Amino acid sequence: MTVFEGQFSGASGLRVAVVVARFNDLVTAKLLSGCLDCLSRHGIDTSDSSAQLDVAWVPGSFEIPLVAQRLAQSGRYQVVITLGAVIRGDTPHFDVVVSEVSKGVAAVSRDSGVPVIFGVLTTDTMQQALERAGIKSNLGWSYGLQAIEMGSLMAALPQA
Ligand code: INI
Repeated sequence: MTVFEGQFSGASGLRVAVVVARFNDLVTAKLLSGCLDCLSRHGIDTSDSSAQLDVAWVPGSFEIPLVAQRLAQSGRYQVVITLGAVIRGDTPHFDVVVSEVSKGVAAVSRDSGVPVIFGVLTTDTMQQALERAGIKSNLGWSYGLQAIEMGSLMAALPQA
């Protein structure tokens, strides 16, 4: 029996792309900062001149799947991280955006074979979003960790 597990050490060679939404950037910029802190502390070069990390900004979470797809299909990255914040308003727009981004990210991951981390917060209020983006904890850090785990796990699994 083989047990496959992702490791958190040895991430220094991982090539990572992050897609981050500008909408609610009070929240998403904090998610990005937490995410990059995690990647950096696991040996990934997050400097401006890094050859192993790229960041793509999109207008809103709705646009995340298209850009994640292009990056995943490029063959350049072992893992793609998506970051967004969809906050419920008084209109059904929330449900449309959440539905499209969640289904879209899952489809990109399955279709490309590249793990795409779903780091899109879906909350009722800005307060709830901020609590998850650094006021209490920073889920961006967790998304970074999950990316490292999935990059390592996919490399350990048999080829298709
Ligand atoms: N985009 C978000 O990332 N979060 C939101 O809360 C949000 N709301 O509520 O409208 C949102 N809308 C913009 C959307 O993602 C697209 O950018 C826009 O519709 C253009 O396609």
